[in-house]
Order: sequence, then C-alpha cells, then structure tokens
Amino acid sequence: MKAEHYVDGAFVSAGTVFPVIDPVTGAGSGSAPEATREVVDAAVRAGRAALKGAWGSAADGERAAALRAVADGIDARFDEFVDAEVRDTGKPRELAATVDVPRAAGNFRAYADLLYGRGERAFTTAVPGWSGGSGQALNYTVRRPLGVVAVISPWNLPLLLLTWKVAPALAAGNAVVAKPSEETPSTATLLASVINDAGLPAGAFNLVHGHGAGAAGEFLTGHPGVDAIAFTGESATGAAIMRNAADHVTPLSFELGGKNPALVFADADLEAAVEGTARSSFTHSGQICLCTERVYVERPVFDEFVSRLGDRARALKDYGPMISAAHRDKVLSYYRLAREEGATVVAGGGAPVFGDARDGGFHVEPTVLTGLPPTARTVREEIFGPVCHVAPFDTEDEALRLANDSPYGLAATVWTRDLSRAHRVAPRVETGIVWVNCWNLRDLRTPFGGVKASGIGREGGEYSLDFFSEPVNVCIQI
Ligand code: NAD
Ligand code: 6OD
Repeated sequence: MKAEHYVDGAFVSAGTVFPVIDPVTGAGSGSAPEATREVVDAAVRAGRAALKGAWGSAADGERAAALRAVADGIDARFDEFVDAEVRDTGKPRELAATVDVPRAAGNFRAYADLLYGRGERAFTTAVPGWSGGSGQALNYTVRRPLGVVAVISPWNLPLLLLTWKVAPALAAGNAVVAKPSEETPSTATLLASVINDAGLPAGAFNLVHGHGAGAAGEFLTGHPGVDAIAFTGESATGAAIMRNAADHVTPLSFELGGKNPALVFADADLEAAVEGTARSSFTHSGQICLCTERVYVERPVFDEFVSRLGDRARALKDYGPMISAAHRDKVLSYYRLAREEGATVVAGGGAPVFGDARDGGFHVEPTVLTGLPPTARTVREEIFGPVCHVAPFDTEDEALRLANDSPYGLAATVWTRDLSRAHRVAPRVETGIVWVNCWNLRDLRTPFGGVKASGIGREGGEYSLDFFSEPVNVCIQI
C-alpha cells in the first residue's frame, strides 16, 4: 500500500518516500512519504484552523455522532484494515481480526458514549467577613479542549494504539495531528480515509508519516503550536520527547516500556497459570507492552511449571515475526547475552528455519530461560520479544521484592486460588495494572498506564478525557 499524509482534509504525498517491509518475508510491501517540517507545520496549522471553525464549535452530540460514523466506517472496511495490519506487522490474522480492528472501532464507540457520562462538581461557597461583597458564590467547573494535540504511536498494535488516543482526543474537542510508526503506516492511512468519508471538518484530524528522531516525530513534538502530546513507545523515546517538549512546557501523557512480572503461587491452578503465562509471554511474539518477561514461581511448583512452560513454547509453530531485521537482531542479541550471563535455555533461544518464504523474514523462537540472578541485564532490560525468565521464590514477601526490583512498572499478573492472598499481593505490586488469574482482560473504562519508567499519567475512559481537556473553574458571586 502507498501510505499518504492527510492534512487539512486532503491526502498529500509530499516528501521523499521510504519502503515498508513485510516482516514475515522481508520483502517490500509498500511505501510511505517522509513528512518534512513544512508538512508537519501545515498539519498543526490546519488543526488550529479547525478549532476556530466548525470542529471548534461542534456540540458534544455532533462530535459523538462523528465518532460513531468513524466506528461504522472501520466496520465497513473491516477486511481492508485486517489485511493492512497483517501486512505491516506480520501478526497472525486472527489477532488482527479479533483484537486490533474491532478494538479500533470500539475505541471510537466507547468515547462517543463516554461523552455523555461526563459531569463536573459545583460548590456553593460562603466566606464570612469577606470585604469584597456578599462573600457567597457558586463555583462550577467547565472543561475545554487543550487545542492541537500530537499523537505518536508505535508499531506493535498500530491501529489499536492510535485510535486509543485519537478517539478521546477528538471526543474532548481537540484537533489531532497523528504520527504512526514508520514501520506500520497503512492502517493509519485507511483511518484517515474513513475519517474523511465520515465528514469530520477539515483539519480536525491530520496524519503525517515519517521517522522519529531528527524527523517528523521530533518536528511534531517540538512544535510550538502543539498543546499536548500523547505518546506510546519506548521509555528512552519518551525521555527524548520530554526534552524536546520542555521548551514549550507541553503537557504529556506517556505509555512506555515494561518488564512485566508474573507471580505464580503454589496454590494456583497450575494449568491455568502455565497457559496464561504462555499467552502473556508469547502473544504477538512478545511484542505487546503488557507481555510477561519475568516469571516468579513458588518453589514447590517451580520445576513442574518450568517444564510445562517449556513444552508450550516448543509446541508453538505458527508464530509471527519481529517487526524488523533490526528488532530481530536486538532480540537475538539478548538470547546470546542470556547465555553469556549464565542462563539455562529451557526452550528456544535462536532463530527458526522454516524452509519456506518465512526464512527471509524476522522470526525468533519462543524462549524460556532460567538460572539468572536479579541483577542480570536479561532480567532487567525490556527485550520486547517472545521470551521470559523464570525464577523461584519461597515467600510472599520475596515474590513481591523480586517483582518490584525493576526500573519498570507497567503490568503484573498474579496466579493464586487464595482470595486473601490476591487482595494482599495485588496492591503491593508496583505496577499500574495488576491482573489476577488472567492477562490482558481489558475494560476500556479502566485506568491504563504505568509507574516508574513505564509512563506518566493514565489513559482509558474518563482518564483519557481528563488528560485531553482542562478544567476551568468559574466563581460567581451571588
Ligand atoms: P519507539 O519509541 O521506537 O517509537 C514509537 C513512536 O515514536 C514511533 O512513531 C516513532 O517514529 C516515534 N519516535 C521515535 N523517536 C522519536 C523522537 N525522538 N521524537 C518523536 N517521536 C519519536 O517504540 P516502538 O519501537 O515503536 O514500540 C515498542 C516500544 O513501545 C516498547 O518499548 C513497548 O514497551 C512500548 N509500548 C508501550 C505501550 C504502553 O501502553 N505502555 C504500548 C505499546 C508499546
Ligand atoms: O489495550 C489497550 O488499551 C492498550 N493500551 C494496550 C497496550 C498494549 C501495548 O502494547
């Protein structure tokens, strides 16, 4: 597919063109234009103009109707979206068809609904002896959009994570300039086409393609006309964006990397814990920020757990690739590092040979490691591949200490049949999200985000609408 920018209600192909690669085979599958500073500037100006025009004065009901039209438009072109997402990411078709694309439409519907659930508090005030009048007042709060917001998204769930931010930003009345990952520009371009057909006013949504550092991403996040930045990606990129945005004190919402722990207690349903951990470590070949990379298992069931998880990993045959050759090389370098650090490789640990066109692609084997100390780089650094390290523990406190010994704090899973233990442990895990006896069971109204190097702020439901708007207090003396 030939991706295009979408600026001020028109598709534009300005800029040099870079290739898009199908990671399953390594062959070229399309192209995208690299946005220059001028293209980014035009997109931000278009956003500003839209806020002064029809989009800025659209009532809640009109914006909700627009969001529903976008959701319907995604549904109407469902197969096209699935095809494009599979081609760009190499993820299994079933995943795109059951998660990514339905969730994208769901994001627009959820925020259309949530618009009507919003309300603010009011206070009647009395200040005895106030010399400026009656000293009695009614205070109430209204919310207004932030303005032009930049949305920067990664390649792992391209459409899901883009719409996860675009939908609430538009719902709150902002104009958006979105930049998807350079690896996966296709579904964003289809989304622009759907938004165009849905009849949103020109400039309400703009799309620019291109790379990050020294390119479109940096031009956008350092732009003085951008009023807020919502970013999902690596923690190091978040830090670079923060530095770039510092001069304009631009508000930020950050969803960053993770090194997510699973805590498996001896009282857990072991089969469910093994199955759940296999899902949480190997879904989308580990390329989901919520994937488990550290597993802590209570000693009495450690050997059995490791043996069964190893079997699961070896049984996986039809898995997707890493997004790029560079990412494949990074993951394989961690497989080598793990060995150098003294790991036992229980399963995987290399790159597969399929004997077909996939050998030109970027696959790595699902991998289970044991035997490393908590200080090993393999146990501390985000790998973002289909790999986990499993270590034993003896007490609840030790499990928590190991789980919390991390620079990251995005998501955790706890496997236990003891309800009291679940309630005791879950709030003490230093992550923004804790799943008990499940993984990645999502309700779009719940707060989503991480602590420590995993992010700043929360998105989801009201939390997104709060970020994408600001409260203004009005005090009327009565
Ligand atoms: P990345 O940080 O390399 O890129 C993300 C986006 O930022 C891309 O659009 C890229 O072009 C842009 N970018 C890169 N450098 C930039 C810069 N200097 N200025 C502005 N924009 C820049 O991340 P990725 O490799 O695409 O995605 C994988 C990472 O994302 C992993 O670390 C993963 O954990 C994280 N992630 C986190 C969440 C979450 O919700 N916490 C969700 C998905 C992915
Ligand atoms: O499900 C979501 O809402 C969400 N933000 C998922 C993030 C996954 C990260 O890769």
